[in-house]
Amino acid sequence: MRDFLWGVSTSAFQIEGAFGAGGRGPSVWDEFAPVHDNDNASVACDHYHRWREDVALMTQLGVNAYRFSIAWPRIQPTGKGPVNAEGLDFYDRLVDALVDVGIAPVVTLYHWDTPLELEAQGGWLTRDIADRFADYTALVADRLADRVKLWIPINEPAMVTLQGYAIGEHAPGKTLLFDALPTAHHLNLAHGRAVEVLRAYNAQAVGTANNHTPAWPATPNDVAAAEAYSQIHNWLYADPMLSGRYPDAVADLMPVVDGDLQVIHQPLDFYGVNYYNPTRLKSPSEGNPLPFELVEIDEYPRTGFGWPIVPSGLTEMINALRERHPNLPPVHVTESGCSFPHQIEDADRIAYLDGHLRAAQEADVAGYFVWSLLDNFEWEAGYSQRFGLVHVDYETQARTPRDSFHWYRKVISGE
Ligand code: GBH
Repeated sequence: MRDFLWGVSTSAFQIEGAFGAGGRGPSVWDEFAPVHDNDNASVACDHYHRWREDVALMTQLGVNAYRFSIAWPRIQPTGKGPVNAEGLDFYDRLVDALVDVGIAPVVTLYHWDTPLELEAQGGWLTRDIADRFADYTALVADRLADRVKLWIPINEPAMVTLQGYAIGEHAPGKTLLFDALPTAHHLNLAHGRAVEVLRAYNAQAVGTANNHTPAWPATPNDVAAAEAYSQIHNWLYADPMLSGRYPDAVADLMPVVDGDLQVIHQPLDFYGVNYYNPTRLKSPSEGNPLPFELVEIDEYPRTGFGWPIVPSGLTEMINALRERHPNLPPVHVTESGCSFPHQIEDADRIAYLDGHLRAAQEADVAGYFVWSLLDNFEWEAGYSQRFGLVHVDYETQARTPRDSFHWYRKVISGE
């Protein structure tokens, strides 16, 4: 347990704000928002200016690891070309400050904020973006590889393909349905290319952060529907990364070039699981082009977002991963958390985290990262969903630790 990573997670676009500062270029999400209630992330938690205060909060919390993401448009404002020094300096200072107080930096290189100019050229629909991503990775690794503990090239590629390109609920808002599938291959390829680059820079540990959900058939007649959903959500990324092959159902649809699967399938030092809830499926009704249909899970309590609270699903999912991929490296839960209304007294969040932390430990994980340190910009839901251990007042930017913050501090310190 001494080496267990007790962490919190955030992402650049959701907390930084300061769109124009430090030479940052625009990202796809700058364009896509406003979303819910006309919210946008141009200020968000103003972390770009308040990061020292946020590191101090983490010191108080007692975590020994902090997972954050680097904004590609701060490093390369147009997604290619030379480094924007001011952008890289920002993360360099953050990494130094974390190391100074004994918090291990865990870096995600891409958490959905594609430079707008790359998107104009086709974004993840193009193969070329994998090369661009490798160049960007080299710029960051060159400066930070000596101090970063864990590297995660891409956060939740499934959400990029599905929400971003298939159904359009996320940036870049495309509704290509099955025609979005090539983005999955390009995301996987970018992962593989980044792993190669990170190895060349002697990165300490390289892994991934994939989102996973146990797919439950609604009835024994719906097993095929659940399996189809699982192939798209769980295995489209995990299988090629961990075993060098695509799930049967999609293999023929992927634009694979000779040698790609070797690039994608490289040894990883850890495997990150982002878990929120299971999903229930049934066979599609007449006229539905998809091979499944979602069914509500209504026998469990729910979070503020309406997501069912099922801690055992986390253990179930990690066991399923190990069964399918016996070579699975040590697992970190790279995101686990819930949204609830704004209260400081958040017994519901404490219960959620307590249940999921136990479920994670039952699956013998190497680390657990709460999503999230701060209330932040929750993508298409704007500021309407609050996931923070710390409450943020968006008028004053005041940070107030919730009860769950104090609870987590005690869990970590063993008090
Ligand atoms: C993560 O995505 C992101 O990495 C992070 O940026 C984000 O803030 C965080 O989660 C919270 O959303 O319709 O009831 O079946 C999470 C991906 C996809 C998980 C949708 C829950 C639907 C729940 N999520 N999923 S339900």
